[in-house]
Amino acid sequence: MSEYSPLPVPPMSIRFDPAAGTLSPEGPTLTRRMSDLEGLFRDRAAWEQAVADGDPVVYSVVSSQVPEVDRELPQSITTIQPGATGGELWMTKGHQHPNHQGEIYLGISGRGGLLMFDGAETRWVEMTPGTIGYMPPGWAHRSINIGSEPYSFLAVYPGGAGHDYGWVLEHGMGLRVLAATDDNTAANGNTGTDTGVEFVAYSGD
Ligand code: S6P
Ligand code: ZN
Repeated sequence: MSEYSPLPVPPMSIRFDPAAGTLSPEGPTLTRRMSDLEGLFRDRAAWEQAVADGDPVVYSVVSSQVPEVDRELPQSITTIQPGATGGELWMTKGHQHPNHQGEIYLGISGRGGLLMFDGAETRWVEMTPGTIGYMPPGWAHRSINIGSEPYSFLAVYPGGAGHDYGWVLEHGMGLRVLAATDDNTAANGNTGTDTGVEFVAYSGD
């Protein structure tokens, strides 16, 4: 577009390797350890214990070199390790885009879930390799690893959308995602492949 000049980055080719979960050339990488997730798990004592027990890496985010600048279209690959703390499956912090704009995720490997919350309603999209999860403008989003292997997905989002993490701390995500216990699995009548999770309301925390 002629009105958009000069371009912050030139037209480029970005190599996406789904097996390795990499983007090349690579931009910044963000690593989130358990200690970075304060205030997010329902069971604070279990969170503190996990921090004390080695403060494991919960997820990492590898970005391309396209910057988070208005009208650009950055991409990143998030990989969430498998695990649960206080029964709550490992997850991203979750955020709202303050400048409401849509976003897509493409499942690459492992099994995950995309939890969306608009402040009133919650939606859940199960993510497997090849699934595109669409987040409309105004829906906060969090990703959860619901499998036993690392869960990776590609995100493509508007560079000017911004990231508001305080929104999730204030409003929650509507639901929490726990590893299903045998009892709960039986009670829910779940016997298939999507039986690994149990949802509980944020209210009552
Ligand atoms: C960015 C996009 C993802 C997340 C990433 C980590 O808009 O939604 O790249 O940033 O999955 O999640 P979070 O909630 O820690 O930013
Ligand atoms: Zn986002």
